[in-house]
Amino acid sequence: MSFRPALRRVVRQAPFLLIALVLAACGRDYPQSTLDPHSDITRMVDGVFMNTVWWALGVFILVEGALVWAIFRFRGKPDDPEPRQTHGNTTIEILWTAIPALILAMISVPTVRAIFKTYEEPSGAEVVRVNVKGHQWWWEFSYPQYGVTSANELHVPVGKTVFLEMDAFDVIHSFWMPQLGAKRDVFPNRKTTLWFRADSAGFYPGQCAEFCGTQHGRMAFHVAAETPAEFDAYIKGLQATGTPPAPPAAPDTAKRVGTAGVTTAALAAQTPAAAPAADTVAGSKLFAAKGCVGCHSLNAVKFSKGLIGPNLANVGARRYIAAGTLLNTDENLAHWIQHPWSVKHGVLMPELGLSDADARTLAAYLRTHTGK
Ligand code: HEC
Ligand SMILES: [Cu+2]
Repeated sequence: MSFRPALRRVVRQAPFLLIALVLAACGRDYPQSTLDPHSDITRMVDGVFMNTVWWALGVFILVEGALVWAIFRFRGKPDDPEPRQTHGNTTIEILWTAIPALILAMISVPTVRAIFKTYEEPSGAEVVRVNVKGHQWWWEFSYPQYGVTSANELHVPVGKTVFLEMDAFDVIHSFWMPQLGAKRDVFPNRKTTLWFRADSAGFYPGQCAEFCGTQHGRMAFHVAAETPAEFDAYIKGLQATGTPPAPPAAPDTAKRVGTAGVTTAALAAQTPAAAPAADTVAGSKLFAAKGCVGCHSLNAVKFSKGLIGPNLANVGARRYIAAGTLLNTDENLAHWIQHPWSVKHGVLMPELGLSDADARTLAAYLRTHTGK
């Protein structure tokens, strides 16, 4: 094939390629987009962005229009005489200084106002407070009002203002939820804040936006915005992980009590507690024996502040593990427990040399920890 027909073919197909490209931009599946706001704060930021876009569009049309007009209006021919020469024009110079200054004011005033608004501290009994802590390479979320903690999945009630007080455990990270909140750096030993009010339920992605080490790219999280009832149930479930399971109800002993002179208390003492399933016992033993317990807590209430790893009290119910890296399937959970470095090289969870069977037992054990 010679060059020319090939070129002609490309030129003929170009419009279709262009249309395909433009249509691809219309897809709705871009969850990390700031252009798809779902909270009051992101709508405000979106407003600032659109304000800038409209002013810029106006400038573009006027400037390019004047340019095109001038090109045609003052088009010259080779034998034209030299055009009239001018030097300076005070009116025009004042105009082209004043108009851009005015446009900049129209852009900067709303922008600065929005920036200050993101730093406000919301008040009121309705405000849900969350302490966010960035760790290499996962996120810790605790609720000081409810005394519970969790990791990598931030649950919030729709329609209520959430106030985040944030810092970092080790190095600088940046907390970014494109659809729900602005982006804010988090530092060790320094508090930064952010607030937002989700206006629609959903499961929104977020991620660390400040390079913080080799696995920075796998330091994601999700925000589950849910109804206030669902949120209450979530908190109650986490709180319940601090209470040991209730003993089984005592059988109806009324008939026997008295006739044989046996007290209710004595009978209750004889009633065997429901035996936990064998693999749960094996899982709990492994969790202690393999040292998991040194870095992870299974209790969302009495969590120790110094722990290295995420709280696992409701890990069985999380949609993702390893900070948004793996879908929380049984297979992935067992794989992570056995070979965390094959998923996130250099991760601060050690390869403990577990057998396949031990990894599966531990995964099954953790699956029962749902915080429900
Ligand atoms: C030296 C501390 C340490 C030990 C020991 C440890 N882990 Fe971890 N674990 C971590 C860290 C740190 C993370 C977070 C890794 C990341 O996502 O970057 C983690 C993450 C996890 C996660 C994912 C949690 C989530 O929601 O993302 C699970 C599950 C887990 N560990 C289970 C275990 C089990 C089971 C054991 C014992 C066999 C164990 N870990 C031993 C430190 C440890
Ligand atoms: Cu980070």
